[in-house]
Amino acid sequence: MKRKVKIIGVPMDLGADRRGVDMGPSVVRIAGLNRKIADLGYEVEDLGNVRVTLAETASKGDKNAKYLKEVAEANEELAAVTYGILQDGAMPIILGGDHSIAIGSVSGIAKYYRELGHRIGIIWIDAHLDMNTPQTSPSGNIHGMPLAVLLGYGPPELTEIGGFCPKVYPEDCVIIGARDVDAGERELARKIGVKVFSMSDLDEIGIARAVDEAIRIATRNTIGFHATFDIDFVDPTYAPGVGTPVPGGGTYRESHLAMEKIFDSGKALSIEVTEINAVLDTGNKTGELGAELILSALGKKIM
Ligand SMILES: [Mn+2]
Repeated sequence: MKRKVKIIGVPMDLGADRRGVDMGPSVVRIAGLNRKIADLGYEVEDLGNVRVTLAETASKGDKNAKYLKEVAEANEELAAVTYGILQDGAMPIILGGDHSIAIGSVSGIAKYYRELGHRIGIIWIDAHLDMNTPQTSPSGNIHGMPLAVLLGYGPPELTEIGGFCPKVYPEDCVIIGARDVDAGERELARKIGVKVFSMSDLDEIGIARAVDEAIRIATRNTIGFHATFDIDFVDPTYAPGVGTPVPGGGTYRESHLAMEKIFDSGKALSIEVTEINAVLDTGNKTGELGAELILSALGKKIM
């Protein structure tokens, strides 16, 4: 029987408070994602996009958690979609959108496995920790908060999506690639014990060992893990289309090797790529990279 994947796009930019990442799902599709996944031997269904309020028609609300209402609404809907995809026996592929969408993706996935008596882990590949709360965030942008929310820290409108909290436990979550960290989120990560492989760690031990260790941590108590890839992990040289570029990131091959190892683990429950900014991109270089990274996570090999 063919393995099934279902794609859901989330044209969200409210969590970043900057236009451009709302076009992320389109540019990854334009890069030929659906056809290329089918070429790997999967049955592919594209469910289209979750409805997201346009920035121009929304009000920012609380400056410490901008567009909270709209971000919560879209993530409620996304949670129902990822839950439904798993019920249909398919693997969810989620196309961002800013990284606040991980709140909805993971809420639905964690709910599905929780009802079967399982925990899930997360491998969070990112230049940032995304572990701020409205109290610690320098910007008030929710895309800097999703991992904290999933761990149970943040506004109840977000932490309670799906009707339970937390979605994941710190000992099952690993961040890879951090290099731009705010004081408050550093403190939270240390306090609750989320494992972080910073870029310095990657320089020391290499991406291969870091990803192997991340997979071990994210699977030791769980049925498997959600892999979420913020394109800002990649050095801006290879991924210019990113809202928050930070120098000193992963190379093109390091990024692919991470995704190849995630596939080889056989433990990825779902794959997500976020924060591709079409407005800032050069051609569709970053959109194509996003599509290619998903293919590596689904088993595309050089040989
Ligand atoms: Mn992120």
